[in-house]
Order: sequence, then structure tokens, then C-alpha cells
Amino acid sequence: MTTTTRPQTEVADSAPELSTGQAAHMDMNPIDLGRIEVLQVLDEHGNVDQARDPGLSDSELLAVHRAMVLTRSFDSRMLTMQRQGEMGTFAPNLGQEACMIGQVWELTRQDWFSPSYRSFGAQIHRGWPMERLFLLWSGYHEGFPPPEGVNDMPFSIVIGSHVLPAVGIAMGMRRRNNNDCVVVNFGDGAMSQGAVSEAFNFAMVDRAPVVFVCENNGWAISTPTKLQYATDHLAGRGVAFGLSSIRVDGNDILGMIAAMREATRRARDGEGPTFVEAITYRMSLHTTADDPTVYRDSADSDPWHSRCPINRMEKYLEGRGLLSKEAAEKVKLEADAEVLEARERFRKIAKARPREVFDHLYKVTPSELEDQRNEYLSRLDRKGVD
Ligand SMILES: Cc1ncc(C[n+]2csc(CCOP(=O)(O)OP(=O)(O)O)c2C)c(N)n1
Repeated sequence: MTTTTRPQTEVADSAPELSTGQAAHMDMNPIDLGRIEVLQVLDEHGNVDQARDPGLSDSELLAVHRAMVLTRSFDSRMLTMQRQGEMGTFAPNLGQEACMIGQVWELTRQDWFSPSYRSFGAQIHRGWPMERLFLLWSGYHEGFPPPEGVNDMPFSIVIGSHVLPAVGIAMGMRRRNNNDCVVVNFGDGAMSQGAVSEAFNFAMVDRAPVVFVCENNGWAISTPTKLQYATDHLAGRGVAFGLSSIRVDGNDILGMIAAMREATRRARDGEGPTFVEAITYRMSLHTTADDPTVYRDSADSDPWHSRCPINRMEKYLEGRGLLSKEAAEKVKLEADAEVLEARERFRKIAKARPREVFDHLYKVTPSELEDQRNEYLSRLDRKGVD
């Protein structure tokens, strides 16, 4: 793992001594953090850097590939369903599949995962049935709670709001003194939320076993990263709080796994939190309510087509004789079929319940709303709607 060049500082037990030495000159230039290399194991041509290869077995490599293909298949089906009026507004994962799968690949059932809204690839891998995610994104509250036995937090839409609670979970783990850890993800836009900086600080002071994964996908809705921060990288923000920080090619599944393996090892071994800045690109819409053509042109996204995380993995697997083109096509067809089966299960469960429209808002419904509810219910009665 390439960490920053800056050595980890020990947390002081007491107030710092005032240095009596005179600085040679008053230097207010920004401290040079140096260049923080971007870790890449699998390049876009399918070549692997053997020295940094996390060494997955053949079956693990195929499983990782399959998980990314399933993520894409689910994503594409969600978009079709949304455009046909069968799904609510959602945030596509297209292009971020390696980031999604890589960040949770090293987690155990005991570990916790606290996701942002653009995480369903990771959630499926963690054990969320796809029909539950369909329910969730089409507005059924049954879809929201994490499944029994899956140590995930419900995802957060309020940007950055879930990062401090994730640190809280990690602080609890530290007090229990077990080997578990927490992974929390968020976007480059979330880095501008004060709570994320607070989370970095609390985590470092407590040496909490948490891995922060920033999916730096180039855009926060219509705000490009160059308007989000004025430094070369976000990883430097971790360095400022004393965190071990790394930049990784977020479209490289092997790089993501290598980085997360070391980051989670550090957390489990009591070496404290790590900040992983994963460089990726949001290939699709911010959400289905968005039209990126009004604020970015294809020159911005074009270079990322050749960096596709799935294509490069297929080139690598083909080169190793593990996956032919035909076999890759079969994986895709099987994933599509699996998603369609989940859609059928979803359709059987998802029955609109118009009589609940006024429920779940107030513990005691205000009288004017109660009047509206009664009028609405009698209208449903007149129309014979259950
Ligand atoms: C506190 C808060 N402010 C604003 C919003 C509106 N909003 C929704 S998504 C988003 C952009 C987030 O971008 P980023 O963190 O980079 O994540 P990405 O969507 O790219 O994955 C904003 C500003 C919000 N949900 N919460």
C-alpha cells in the first residue's frame, strides 16, 4: 500500500511544548504534501502490476467480475423501470462498479458498512436481496431496513450525515476490543461538509477502526471537482488530520481490493483509521431527475469509456485463460436473468397502498390533515379503491 510520504504522528498525551527555536524565516507557503501517487494494479489494457497484486484465487477473480456485472445489470434494469414509471428517482452506479465491490470485498459479516445513496452494488454484495432494493427505490418503506443479519446502516441521502455515526460505531468496536471494522463511503461533494472533517478528527483521536472511502467521481451533481476543492487531491485532507491516506484508481477492482485489504488490516490491528480516495467517474446521471448534458460535455466523460472497470477485468481474465468472450457474455445473460427474477418477486410484493398516504408523518395527525384524510378516504371508497 502506498501511503503518504508523511510519517504518522503520535497523538500527544498533553499540551504541546512551545518550541523556543526561531524559524529561519517566516514561511507561510502552503506545506507541500508532495505528490500522492494513485495506486493502480490492473490497468485499462488488462495488465497487472504483479508486485501489488492482491493475489485473488481464480474463483475469487471470477466472483469479483460477476459481482461487477450484476451491479451493472441491476443498474440498467433500474433505469429502464424508472423510465417506464415503475421505479422512483434513484442514483445510478454506472462506471463505479469496481469502487462499489472493491470497498466491501474484504468485509466480514461482523463488520459494518455505512453507505451513501449511490451504493447498491455494494449493498447487493453485502446481502441485500435485489427485490428489497427495488422496493426501497420505489418508495415502499419495507425496503429501507437492512436485512436481518446484514450489518449495514440504512443509506444516507443527507450528504455526509452518516460519516460521524459510522465513526461512532467504530469507537464502540474499539471499546469492545474485537477485530471488527467499519467502512463508510461518500462522494467528493461530501468532503465539503464540515461533519466529514469532524469525523476524520474524531476517528484519528480515538484510533477508531474505520475506513473512509471517498468516491471521487468528478462531479457533485453539476459541480465539478475543480470548483469543489483547490488542491491536487482530497487525500491530503486526510493527511492533515493525521490519517493514513491513499489514492487509488477506483476503476481498478484489484487496486481497490489491495487498498481496502491493507486499510481494513490496519483497522483490525489497532492501527487506526484510513482514508481511501478512489478516483472514478460518474458515467451516468446524478440521479434520474438529472440531465448532465446541460452542464458537462462529452469531452469530459469520453476518456473514461476506455477506463471501464468491467472491460479491463475481462481483458485480464481472458489473458489468463479464465474467461472467454462467450463465457463473459454468459455471465452477463445470467446476471440479467437474476435481476429479472428479482423484479418478478418485487412485482408480487409491491402493491400500492393508497390508504396509507397520510400515515407515518405525524404521531398525532393535525386536525386539518385528518379532515383531508377523511375526504380522501371517502373518495377512494366512492371509486372502489382498496
Ligand atoms: C446536506 C445536503 N445538502 C445538499 C443535498 C443535495 N444533494 C444531493 S446529492 C448532492 C451531491 C453530492 O455529491 P457527492 O458527494 O460528490 O456524491 P455523488 O452524488 O457524486 O455520489 C447534493 C448537493 C443533500 N442531499 N444533502
